[in-house]
Amino acid sequence: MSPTNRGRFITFEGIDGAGKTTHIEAVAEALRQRGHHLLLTREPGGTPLAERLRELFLHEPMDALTEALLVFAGRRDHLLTRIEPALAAGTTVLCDRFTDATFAYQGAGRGFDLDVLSTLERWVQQGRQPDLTLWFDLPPEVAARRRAASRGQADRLEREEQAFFERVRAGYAARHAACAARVVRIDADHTVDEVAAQVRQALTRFLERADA
Ligand code: Z5A
Repeated sequence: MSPTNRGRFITFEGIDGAGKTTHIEAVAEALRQRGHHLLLTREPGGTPLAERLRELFLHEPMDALTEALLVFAGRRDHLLTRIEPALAAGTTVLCDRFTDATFAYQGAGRGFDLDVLSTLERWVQQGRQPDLTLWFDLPPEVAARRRAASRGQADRLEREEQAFFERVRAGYAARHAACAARVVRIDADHTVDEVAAQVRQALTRFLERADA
């Protein structure tokens, strides 16, 4: 396959501890080998302003609307100052979480109004959507065991009970069902190598279509 100069927008999603961060660097290396210039970034965060909002978001008590407004405020800054300029310059953007997380965590997890989230999504993103989303799907009890083995101090969301993460997982499943062409499910309940093989396959299929 020939290298491409056209920037793609690829996002990584899943409940906490599902393994997305583990696989981002391998995706980045595969894309570099195909000639892509890359921006690796994350949400909440990705700009100085959005990183400050992230700290508030992760550590201050707040209701679901405030959570949604903070993540979309950070997303607006992130899109305007980093993601859109990068894509316009032909850079491929790899983003650890994006708006699917808002629908899963604030929408399904907190039970917040999905219509309001859709309105915010339209206002903030002006039609911009990822070209590909890799959704690392993992039962919450397995994710909790992985987190327990690897973590120090848990943040505000990581301290939620398992039922919350079940709802978040269902929220991701709903996004997958609604946007099947964009959101690819990765069965993350396997070894790192087995998950990596699924990721490679999904990426190859995407690039074959995108570069055709
Ligand atoms: N949030 C939100 O509510 N609304 C929004 O709109 C957005 C976000 C954008 C911060 O996210 C929080 O923000 C997040 C959702 C909320 N909160 N929660 N809960 P974050 O992305 O910064 O943080 P994170 O979700 O906690 O990501 P993470 O810690 O990087 O987890 P991960 O990327 O999914 O997992 P990992 O770090 O790659 O793997 C976890 C551990 O498992 C690690 O030790 C690995 O070595 C291990 N691992 C990975 N794969 C395997 C396999 N296959 N087998 C065994 N062990 C494995």
